[in-house]
Amino acid sequence: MCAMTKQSTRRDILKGGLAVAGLGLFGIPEWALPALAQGEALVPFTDLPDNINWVPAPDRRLYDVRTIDGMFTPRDKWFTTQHYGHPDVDPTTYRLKVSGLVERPLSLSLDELKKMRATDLVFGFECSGNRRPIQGLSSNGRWTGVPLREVLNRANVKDDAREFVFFGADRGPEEVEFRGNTFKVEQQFGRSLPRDKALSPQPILAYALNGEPLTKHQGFPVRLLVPGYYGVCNVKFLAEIHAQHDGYLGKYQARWYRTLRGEMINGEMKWTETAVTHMQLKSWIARVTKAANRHNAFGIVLNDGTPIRTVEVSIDGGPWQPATLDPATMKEKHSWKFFNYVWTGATPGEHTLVSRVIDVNGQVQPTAEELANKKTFLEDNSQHPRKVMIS
Ligand SMILES: Nc1nc2c(c(=O)[nH]1)N[C@H]1C(S)=C(S)[C@@H](COP(=O)(O)O)O[C@H]1N2
Ligand SMILES: [Mo]
Repeated sequence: MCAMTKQSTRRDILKGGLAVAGLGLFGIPEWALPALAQGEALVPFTDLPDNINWVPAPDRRLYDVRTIDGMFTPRDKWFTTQHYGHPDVDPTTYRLKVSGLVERPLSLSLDELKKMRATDLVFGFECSGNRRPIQGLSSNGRWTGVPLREVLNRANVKDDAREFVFFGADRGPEEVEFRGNTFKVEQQFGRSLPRDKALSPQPILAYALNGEPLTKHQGFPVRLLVPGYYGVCNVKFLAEIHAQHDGYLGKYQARWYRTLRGEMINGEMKWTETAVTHMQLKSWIARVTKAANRHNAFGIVLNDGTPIRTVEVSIDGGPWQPATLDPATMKEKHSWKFFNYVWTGATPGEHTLVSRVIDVNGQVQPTAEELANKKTFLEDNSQHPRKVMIS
């Protein structure tokens, strides 16, 4: 009874379009929201637009990270996006094909896949386009599936197979440019992995999220997951794996998802273009709350799985202060990690809070200024200063 009262107090506080279903006393990490039971209020970000459309299209959904109430994102809240909408896949006739440079081409039904050795993977990722001010294109889940290499070993890949292309069942019209000519063609969504990565123990072919079958949003019936990699690498509605000798040059591999960066080397600017693959070291403050006379800044860390040394928070340009990392999320290499910073003595008025993460190799999350020579908006892992109004 008492818990119910507190829960509705919270519900009243977290109004204004926030989805609060599921918020309660249970499942909320103690360390993150220590004063929840005493009535905790969300402190509004003044840098966040108040007219955000969280579901901008039937097949697109942003995750309001201010509402996080546990380590795993419920599957009906998982962020989602893709390029060609949702293909219709009939699970009874579904086949995953393995073709190309293999001794034994395969055509596996969903049942056959599920009969293979299953493995669990805790993996959170963001879309490489996730960025300020919303940061709504990331989520975290417990996935179940088959190790990719066990499927590839069944097909017995040939020695000259150097590249593995993962095709979704989705397709759409694309313009392919060549020396001033533009050709309109229909293309299938595809991403590739080099041989070493495809045959490594990490990638899985997942058919369940948080213990339930994938929804069409997350790639029903089967998707590739490459732990530590950006969203685009995790091919949904997986239809075919094609082993080949040549590099794959499809649009979403070789052209659209790439980053152009300038770097000064010996006083000379060197420009490099790289494909979007492993996640860059990143943190951001997801919400600020007030409980009694102190404030809490709660946030998220994502990277490629390199262990994290520390997360620090700076207020109004002051010294970096260590935040606390949530042990449950720290235990899982490819989970997103939670941090919390207790801010005492906040004065009325507007304040700027920013976090930065440092990994065990001493790599520090860059500032926006340090990324000034990154010319595409993808892979924006810059520190995100957030403004709050304290009343
Ligand atoms: N088949 C297919 N898989 C795809 C895409 C796509 O367009 N088609 N989009 C990718 C991109 S850009 C992202 S960010 C993730 C999003 O995964 P989610 O919807 O499960 O969050 O799916 C990836 N996998
Ligand atoms: Mo993406």
